[in-house]
Amino acid sequence: MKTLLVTGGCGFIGSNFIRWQLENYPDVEIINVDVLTYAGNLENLSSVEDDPRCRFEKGDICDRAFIDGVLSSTSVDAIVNFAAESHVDRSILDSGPFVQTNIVGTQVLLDASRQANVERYLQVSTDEVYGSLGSEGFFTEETPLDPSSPYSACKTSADLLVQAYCRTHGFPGIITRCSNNYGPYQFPEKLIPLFISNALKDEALPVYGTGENVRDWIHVIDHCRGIDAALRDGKPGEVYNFGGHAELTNMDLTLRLLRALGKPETLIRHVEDRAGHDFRYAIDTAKAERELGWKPQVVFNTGLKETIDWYLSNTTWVERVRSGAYRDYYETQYGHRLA
Ligand code: NAD
Ligand code: TDX
Repeated sequence: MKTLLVTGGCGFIGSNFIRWQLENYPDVEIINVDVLTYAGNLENLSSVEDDPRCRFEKGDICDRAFIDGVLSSTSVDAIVNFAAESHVDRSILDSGPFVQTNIVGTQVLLDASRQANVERYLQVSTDEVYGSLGSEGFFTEETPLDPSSPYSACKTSADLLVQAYCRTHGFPGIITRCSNNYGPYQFPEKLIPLFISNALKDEALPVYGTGENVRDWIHVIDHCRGIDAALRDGKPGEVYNFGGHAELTNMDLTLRLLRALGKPETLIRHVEDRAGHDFRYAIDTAKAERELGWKPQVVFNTGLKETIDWYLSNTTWVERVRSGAYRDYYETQYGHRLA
């Protein structure tokens, strides 16, 4: 598994994955394909920009001629597809780009991979395809697919395409489904970096509804390790779930963030709930532990502290990302402009 085509490598998880690969595999070669949407940022890879093992190709995964061109220029051992529209709230405002990138883009990659005889294809998916849990139980790989948001419906559709290609064409596809990631370089539309960056500016923290919704938080590097394990040791046609065993209500998490930053609870604003808001996600990771020898290693309190420290030390990155079109999105989503 020497040459990897990574899509969406300028986003949050993709950039962490590329750095981790370069740190852990001296012989790896990576082609990073990214169209640089609002969420894609070359700065996320500035620490490895001079590394000759990694090459960037700007382009769209929906563009078959472009993907064919990349695959014919280099012999690729595996494709890891991170590229996606990834934010639930944006999918509620406009599902068009989600259908395009998350579904059509996946179909293009599958067809191009078949034509180029790529030996492994890994689809980076999400626990949101399983819908919502009540206060008990866990998602396993056998849990029926039951997506709630346009984002998760599109991710589910992509998973079903991968599954269909495996069954119909004997395609060497593997699907991984992970819970909520946190860590450095996450775009500040997602809960943790949004609340850290708002709190640092004494801006309100908009908690949807009561804040009793539960998420299972996993450090992005644990997710990257899981993807790597599935890529190397997973079985084609199989699904592997990853989670962090760190379930928290949104209110609990918000209070921890405020305490860690030394900011007052008066910054919390309960705002209108997200439409179709899944109540709880929690993952049974037994299959990945048993078959891949993987388990999450980062202790949540340690990972959260390191993440907060990263945002405190990278205020220029945050400021740049929170400028321009981000401010328009913020106003549409939250009903007021950032100060
Ligand atoms: P992100 O939004 O930070 O990054 C997405 C990247 O994909 C960006 O660099 C963007 O420019 C690129 N991209 C978007 N459309 C593209 C296109 N048409 N062609 C080429 N590149 C395109 O997302 P993320 O949080 O890093 O998530 C990465 C993947 O992991 C997604 O598939 C997401 O569904 C999945 N996932 C995310 C989480 C999470 O907690 N963030 C959890 C489970 C699974
Ligand atoms: O302003 C907010 N207020 C709030 O209360 C935002 C942005 C979120 N929330 C809540 C909604 C969720 O219950 O916080 C929780 C986490 O929200 P997000 O960070 O938007 O993540 P989520 O919707 O759970 O989805 C994430 O995990 C699964 C990623 O964005 C997906 O890409 C991934 O598939």
